[in-house]
Amino acid sequence: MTDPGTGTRRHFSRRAFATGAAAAAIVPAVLGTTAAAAPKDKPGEGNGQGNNKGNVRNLTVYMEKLPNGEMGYGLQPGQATIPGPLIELTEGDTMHIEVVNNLDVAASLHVHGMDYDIASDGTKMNDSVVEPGGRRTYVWRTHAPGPNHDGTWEAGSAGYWHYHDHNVGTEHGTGGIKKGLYGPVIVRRKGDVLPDKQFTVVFNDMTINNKAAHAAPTFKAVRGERVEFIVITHGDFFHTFHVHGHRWVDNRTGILQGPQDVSRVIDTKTVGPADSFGFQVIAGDRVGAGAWMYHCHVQSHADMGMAGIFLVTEADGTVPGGMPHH
Ligand SMILES: [Cu+2]
Repeated sequence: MTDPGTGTRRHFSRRAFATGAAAAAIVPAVLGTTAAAAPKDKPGEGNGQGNNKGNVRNLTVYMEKLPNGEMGYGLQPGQATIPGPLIELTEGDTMHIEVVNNLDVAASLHVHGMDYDIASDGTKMNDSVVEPGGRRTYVWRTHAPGPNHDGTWEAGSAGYWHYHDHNVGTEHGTGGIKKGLYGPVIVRRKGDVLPDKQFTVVFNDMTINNKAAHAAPTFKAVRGERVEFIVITHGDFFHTFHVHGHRWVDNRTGILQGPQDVSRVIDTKTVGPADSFGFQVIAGDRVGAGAWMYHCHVQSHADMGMAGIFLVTEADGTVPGGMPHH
């Protein structure tokens, strides 16, 4: 789970590669803050193609009201956060998610990018929401890329995705999303580079992670760490994500696949409701430590407070020019 304040979710380096069984050990499906959050893996039933059978994982997620009246998903009762916990899978994995509704309204878990049966749609229309006090298991499946029977190539599930409520307020979950019922999902491909730290940025209407204007989270990293940003948009507006001093590649991972990869290098990306993307950068690479701003680059949105700081420190914790003031 990402601590919205620090983004730090682990105390060991994940600079490694996702390689099948090894990845399952290195990268828990959900990187929780407690051991109890780590789901039990068992091999087998995944629908991965070729030799990628994946793992079947079980997870329990709680939907709860926060002290300030907002709503969130959490891995333990009383632990709901906005955004909700980061859920990670590797192509071929299947995730059984039992959702416990501790809210006083019916709510659901609807996901983007996964393979799921209509019973896991998480909509009122398909009778797949969870009543107050109830629980329901949603099943997400993923697959590796491979040939279709007609000779075309089928894309794999790998990507930066997200989940959200689809029932509170309206049958589209407009009220639930507004109050914070959303979170990130990453599906890795075997061999993907893994980051040291992960930060989730959700443009939700005019907030970042539902934080009030000028109260966006500060994300901290040490120069040289491999940092992964997951960017999601919700609400009624289009935004342009920008981070100072860093750039990435506009492909699935944000990393060039090799000298032949002609993907465009960018440092802004315009996004609309329910868009999601992600990328990795080396913190401070070629630019050094510093209080690097990240913000929506729609000028009026930035001026209204859609801006935060990517704080890259030296190994000793210092920042050139001192700590930021804003
Ligand atoms: Cu904006």
